[in-house]
Amino acid sequence: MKKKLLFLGPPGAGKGTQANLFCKKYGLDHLSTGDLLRDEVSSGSVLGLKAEEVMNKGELVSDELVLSIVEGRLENINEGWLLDGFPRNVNQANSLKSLLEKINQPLEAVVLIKCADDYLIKRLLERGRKDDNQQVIKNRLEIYREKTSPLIDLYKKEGILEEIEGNADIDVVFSCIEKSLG
Ligand code: B4P
Repeated sequence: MKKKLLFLGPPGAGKGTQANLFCKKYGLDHLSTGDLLRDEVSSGSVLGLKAEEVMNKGELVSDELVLSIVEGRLENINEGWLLDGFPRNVNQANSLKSLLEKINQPLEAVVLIKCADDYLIKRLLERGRKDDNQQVIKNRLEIYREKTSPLIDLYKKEGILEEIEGNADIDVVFSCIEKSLG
């Protein structure tokens, strides 16, 4: 089973849901930039307050902040890990490449969880987090298409992309991911 992983996909595709299950079952370190940013917001720090404003609009937090959070974590990571929600643009992907070269742990697979907009919108509205309302979701989807989706081709060219259909029951999606990484 591959153990240096990245989960990619539109908001609500199930990256966080599947990453949690996968890390629990296979004992991987789970690095979710969304969770780390929400922790920063809860801490009430100045950076957290800035991040909250951006997240509530559905935009991407600055690369500088995200990279400073990720860098510290990656330096202390185990041999098995899963990146969830990072990178989210080409600049972050390039920085990740350099960081992984530095620690000599190249990515083994990128799992793209695909899902149609109608399902994404329904799931996110049902979840009802602060950034899960109609206008903000629309913005998040546009930003995904513009800034994050170019990463699909990038990892396809590297020959490490696995495409999974995310519009199915959680356990069905999970076993498709397991099969693709086995
Ligand atoms: P994230 O926390 O990464 O959240 P997400 O992309 O919206 O959700 P995810 O795909 O993980 O969906 P989940 O499994 O939870 O990002 C939030 C914000 O943080 C971003 O908008 C941005 O502002 C900021 N951010 C994060 N990383 C950043 C970075 N690198 N750079 C800059 N900014 C960054 O699933 C959603 C819902 O669907 C859940 O309720 C779940 O139960 C349900 N669900 C999942 N799978 C399902 C299935 N198969 N069937 C039915 N329901 C399902």
